[in-house]
Amino acid sequence: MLIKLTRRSDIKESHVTDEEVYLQRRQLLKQFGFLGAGALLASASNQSYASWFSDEKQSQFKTTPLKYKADSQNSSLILTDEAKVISHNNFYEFGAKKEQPAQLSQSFKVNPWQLKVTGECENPITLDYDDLFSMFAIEERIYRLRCVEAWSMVIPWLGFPLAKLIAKAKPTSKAKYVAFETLYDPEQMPGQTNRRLGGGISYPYKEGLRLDEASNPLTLMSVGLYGKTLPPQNGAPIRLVVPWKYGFKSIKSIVGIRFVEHQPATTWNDLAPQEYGFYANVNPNHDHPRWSQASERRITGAGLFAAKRIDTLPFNGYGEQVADMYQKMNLSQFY
Ligand SMILES: Nc1nc2c(c(=O)[nH]1)N[C@H]1C(S)=C(S)[C@@H](COP(=O)(O)O)O[C@H]1N2
Ligand SMILES: [Mo]
Repeated sequence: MLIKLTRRSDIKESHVTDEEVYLQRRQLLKQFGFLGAGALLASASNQSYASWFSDEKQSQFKTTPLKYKADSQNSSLILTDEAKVISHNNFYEFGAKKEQPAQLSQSFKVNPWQLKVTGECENPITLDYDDLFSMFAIEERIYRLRCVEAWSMVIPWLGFPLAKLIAKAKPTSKAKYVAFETLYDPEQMPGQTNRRLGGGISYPYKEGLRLDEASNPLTLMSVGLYGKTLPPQNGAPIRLVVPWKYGFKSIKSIVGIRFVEHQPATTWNDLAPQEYGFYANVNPNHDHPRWSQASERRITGAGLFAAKRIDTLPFNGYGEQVADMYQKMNLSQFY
């Protein structure tokens, strides 16, 4: 239902503002309350997200620390507070409001898990839960995540390049695209059958990349953030991260990766092709039909100013690494 979409996005953008106001209020309370300056600084990053929930009956999902090689190249980027990264989410399977995924996903079962790599390849692979963390070396990648709704975060992901999994699967010459699919399990993911909760989109959530995009060194299969395994609201146990594309391409809780000959159907593009392209490369010169993409609200979550407006960069600032892949395309295909 396209009519729902208009409201959906309007609500989302205003919701970001609401949360900022909320966060600033909290910080003010602390500052004028009983906490010293040191405690104020510490509170922003060390606070458990359990305290963000209104429903205390929710059992909290357990994350575990991971061993990884640190990202030394991007260590100077100012990170978004962990508390913000795990409480302000888009994961419509658990609700279309920003705070719902964290609230409604805490009993999500991630182990056992199976990720099947199939289709046009010589070497189909099934990864079980433990394989997700042991098949390849885990690296930290500090990336900017730019949502199509014009907000962004800086997140220290952990994971491995999708290129390594592709090399292992050995795609045939017929493979031109890679199709991804999220788990379909309405008993655990209430938004998949409750249309009001799930934003009226059809599930399972699907995404896709061209094979060269999927093989780009920046394209990450993420199994963690901030030094630990992913919480459910961020796509546990494994999700995609494609930093030069709008956030909706970075599909969560993946159970299927398939090599295919033709461009696969993808969730948001199916729903509203004039608003959400298949390529969806971040592009400040191509506005969304209902809002500008020239700038973005960078959410840091720290201090009195929880966010600031900054210019949006072509390819989200990753042009040097990715622009070559699009030389032959015209501008209209960039959205
Ligand atoms: N399965 C699934 N994957 C998804 C989404 C979703 O609703 N369902 N939302 C996308 C959108 S719009 C964004 S911006 C990112 C948000 O990732 P984060 O919550 O970890 O920041 O996840 C993407 N992956
Ligand atoms: Mo998004």
